[in-house]
Parts: sequence; C-alpha cells; structure tokens
Amino acid sequence: MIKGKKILIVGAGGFIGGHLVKRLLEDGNFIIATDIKPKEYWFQDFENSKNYYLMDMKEISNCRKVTKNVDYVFNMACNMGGMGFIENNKAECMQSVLINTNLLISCKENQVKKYFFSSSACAYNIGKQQKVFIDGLKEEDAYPADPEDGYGWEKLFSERMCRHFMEDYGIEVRIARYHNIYGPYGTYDGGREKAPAALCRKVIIAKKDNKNKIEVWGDGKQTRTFLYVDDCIEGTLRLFQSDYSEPVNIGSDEQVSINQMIEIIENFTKAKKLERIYQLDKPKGVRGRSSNNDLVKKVLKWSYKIKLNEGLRKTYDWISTEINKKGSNLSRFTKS
Ligand code: GKE
Repeated sequence: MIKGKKILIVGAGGFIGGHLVKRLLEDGNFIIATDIKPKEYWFQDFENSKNYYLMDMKEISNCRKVTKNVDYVFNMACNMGGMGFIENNKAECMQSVLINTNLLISCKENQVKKYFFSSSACAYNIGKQQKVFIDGLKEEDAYPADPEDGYGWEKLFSERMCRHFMEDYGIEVRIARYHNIYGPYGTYDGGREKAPAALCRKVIIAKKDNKNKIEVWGDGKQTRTFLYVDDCIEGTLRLFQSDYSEPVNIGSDEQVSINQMIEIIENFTKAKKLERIYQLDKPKGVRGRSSNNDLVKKVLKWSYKIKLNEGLRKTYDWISTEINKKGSNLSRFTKS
C-alpha cells in the first residue's frame, strides 16, 4: 500500500483520476490534484483537501509549479472519450502529448522519483484487431507500430517518451495500457461516453420513456473487453509499486460483443427486449479487441476480480440514479 506520500495526480477531475484520488486519500497520502476542468465539472468531489488546481498541464510553467517537492506523479490526463469522440477529434487528442512531455521534463528538473503514465489499448496495432474474435493482445502486439489514428499514436509516442526519460535521466516509470475502463462516476452522455455507459443510458431512457427501440453503433458484433474501475485502480497501484517499467495491460479477458453486452444490461430490467437499430455509419473503431493478461499475472501476481455482469449492474444502478436526479437531458459531464 502507498501511504504517507506526497502525490501529484494530473487529471484528477476525470473518471479514473477521480477514483485514484479517492483511494490514495483513503490510504493516507497527501494529494495535490490538477485538472483543466473547473471544480463543478469534476467527476468526484473531495471536500477536505485544499490542494486543487485548475490548470492546463499543456503549459510547462504549470507542470513546473506542481511537481515541486512531490514524491510521485500520476499522469491520468488526456483529452479523450469513447469512439464518438476520438474518431472525430484526432488533433485534439494528439495535443495531450504536451501534457506528458512537459510533465516528464518538469519531473526531471524537480527530481521526482517515480512517474505513472495512463496509456491505452488504442496503442495496439490495428491490423491485429480486424476480426470479431481475436486472441488477447499481448504487450508486444503494439509493434510494428500502427495504432488507432490520433489518440492511439499519442499514447504510443508518450509511452516511448517515458521509456527514454527512464533510460536517459533515471526517472522510474510505470505504464498501464487500459482496456475500456467503466463504472460509476464516468461519462454517460454528452458525446465522450464509451459503450458500457452509453448503452446503460440508452436502455434506462428507453425504459423510462416507454420506448421499444435503442440505437446501436455498428452491427453489434464487434467485441471488446471491459474492466471495472475498482479493478483498474487496484491494478494501477500494484503496477506502480512493482519493479516492472515496460507497458502492461490492465484489462479484463472477458471478451464480449456489443450485442452480448446489451443482453446483460437488458436483463437488469423487467421490460421487454428492445429492438436494436444498428447505425452502420457511426464510429466503430476496431472490429475486435481483447486483453491478454499473462504478463500482468506474471509480474503482479494479480488478476481482476469483478466480472462484467456485476460491474455493469453497479454502473447501470449509478447511471439510473443520476438520470432520476438530473433528468435525461442533463449531464454534469458535458464539458470537456
Ligand atoms: N461510445 C459508444 N456509444 N459506442 C457504441 C455505442 C454507443 O452508443 N453503440 C455501440 N458502440 C460500439 C462502438 O461503435 C465501438 O465499436 C464499441 O461499441 C466500443 O466503443 P467505445 O466504448 O466508445 O470505445 P472503444 O472500445 O472502441 O475504444 C476506447 O478504447 C479504450 C481503450 O480500450 C477508446 O475510445 C478509449 O476510450 C480507450 O482508449
């Protein structure tokens, strides 16, 4: 357990960043938190701490300021979202390279000991993800490089930058490749939502409005593996404390199609099955993606715990409560 450390979390107002702040505060650390979003748009609120900064970490002056006298840095910040966002905002996504670069330079200057970079399964070679069911992606499958356009290239390049800062300047780095993380306190509408939250929302609203149809992007046969956020945080912290400095998959290996995920979600309701309107012109991403977890088991002696059915149930219940509180047209997550 990490305890009694002074830790900078960049992107603390985001989904995974918010869960990480919560956990590291509970474990007894001193947290400095930054985000580009004003506090009212942070996904989770932490009343007790005063060390929150509204700042753009693409600016090196900001990075220099907050990396002073900290033990560890977690870079959880990037301009991101589900396929609907990343396919249509490639230049925006690529600019997150400035956050990682300026943070690393500042960490070197301020002699920060250890640095975490949140990478993504989008770093993997897209040629290896053309079939519906694929063998899990192993870490070496990121090369030869041909990642997801825009967002994936930024992640792969930034991973590499971390590696060279370790080799050339001795900063310890840890890198996780996250595979579609979902759970409560995540984006569920507004354009940046990923499939688990989007489909929970669509089923909840159809039920609420007595509709018998939902819209699904693509033909529903595309597959993914989805990881519940509590397992993501546990895996992240274990990786951070390990001595392994190459990228590691943090994902589940429960590969499902989008249609299978909709069935799981529909089973949470007593309503009749919904007719699916397949929208073939919407962003679809790769055809099949799955995490191979051999390396994570080997280096961390750890595996995720929460099955998709259980994690989706918690997510569905949370989104349901939020929609009931705020109404289906209102989201606090619409601002980047
Ligand atoms: N977002 C969304 N919304 N996706 C839908 C919907 C919907 O209403 N209906 C069907 N899908 C389909 C998409 O077309 C895609 O084929 C699949 O679900 C997964 O979409 P996603 O959750 O938005 O994103 P991806 O898994 O393709 O990619 C995400 O991967 C992560 C890492 O594994 C990225 O967007 C990043 O969030 C992240 O790097």
